[in-house]
Amino acid sequence: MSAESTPPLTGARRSILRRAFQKLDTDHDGQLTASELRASFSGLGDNRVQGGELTETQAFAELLRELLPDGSQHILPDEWEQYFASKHAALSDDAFCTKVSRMWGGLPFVTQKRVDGLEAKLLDSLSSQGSEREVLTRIFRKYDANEDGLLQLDEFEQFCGAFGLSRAKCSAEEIRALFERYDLDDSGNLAFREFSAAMLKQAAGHRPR
Ligand SMILES: [Ca+2]
Ligand SMILES: [Ca+2]
Repeated sequence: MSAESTPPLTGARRSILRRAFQKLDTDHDGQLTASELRASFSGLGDNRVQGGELTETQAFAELLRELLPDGSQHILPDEWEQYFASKHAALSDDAFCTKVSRMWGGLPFVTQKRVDGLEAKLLDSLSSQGSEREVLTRIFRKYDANEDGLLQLDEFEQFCGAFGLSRAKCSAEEIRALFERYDLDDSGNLAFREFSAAMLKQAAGHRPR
């Protein structure tokens, strides 16, 4: 698995892989050992196990050979993300998250269909303001409460609340999933270019998938 052939991870993929890693890293030393992997591994994510072609033990042994090649004792977060990114690159985000979730004993995630729905609501509500660049600039400044030129998650939540996505209508996890979709550079906050690119989707006439 060379770095060049690894496609970039979407926010949804990154998010579930990080949560899986944290869950599995039971001694919190920032790396996963074979025994930590085995403790949460389930054959539910593998069609061959479900079809009776492989036992769960065989599927785990195969995975271990790929995750810990050449006798290495542990896997680091970057290697973990790269492995799954390239191994399951062909899957849709939802299929990818379903697989990772099942493989590691069940992890909740927000489906892209749900995020699409939230995004549509947000863009509809925003369009009542006109979605020209100047309007977006004004809105961005308004919700950038700490005036660092970026929207942090809590600021983004406030913004969403004002534009159709109040906490009565959606959960914190759902808002976070939307935020992760927009945080393209994985910086943990939204720069104006990320925010405006997302909010101008509707103006450009194309709806999200
Ligand atoms: Ca800010
Ligand atoms: Ca960002």
